[in-house]
Amino acid sequence: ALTADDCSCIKAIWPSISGHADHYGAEALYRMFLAHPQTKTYFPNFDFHKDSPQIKAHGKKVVDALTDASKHLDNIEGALNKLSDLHAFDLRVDPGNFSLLTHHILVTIAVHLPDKFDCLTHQALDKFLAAVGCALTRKYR
Ligand code: ZNH
Repeated sequence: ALTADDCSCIKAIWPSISGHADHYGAEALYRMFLAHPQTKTYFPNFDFHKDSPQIKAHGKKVVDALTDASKHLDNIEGALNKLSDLHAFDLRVDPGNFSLLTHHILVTIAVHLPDKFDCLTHQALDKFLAAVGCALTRKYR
């Protein structure tokens, strides 16, 4: 579970991330598509070039959802409840893909905000993103 220290680290860095939602979100998706091309199959109509309009728009949606979750650190599952239904029942994204995307989100943050990405913030973000992944995959059966 997230400790009080984790929560303050996340709250401290998140405004620097949410202000670049489309840019960071698009980069994280682009890194995932490059490193794990099989994830492209979920997006049949996407243009996969860097910063394509679809990648930017989708990247922003993903980061905005994380921003929302960052405001409900005591109830991440509740904050992501509808998205959890969407991924499990509608989109049927293989649960293994969530840790792939969250890894690339973490790398993107580290690359862009090196001064803010100290060890404790790294640990807190890692736990936060894992909790998001858990929340989004808990409806699978
Ligand atoms: Zn997802 C969608 C988030 C992961 C796939 N997503 C989505 C959305 C959001 C999200 C917000 C939108 C919704 C609406 O519109 O309503 N995701 C998210 C997050 C995460 C995710 C936060 C983590 C972190 N996803 C994911 C993965 C995958 C996916 C991993 C695969 C690979 N999604 C998806 C799809 C979709 C989505 C396919 C749909 C898109 C369209 O249609 O456009």
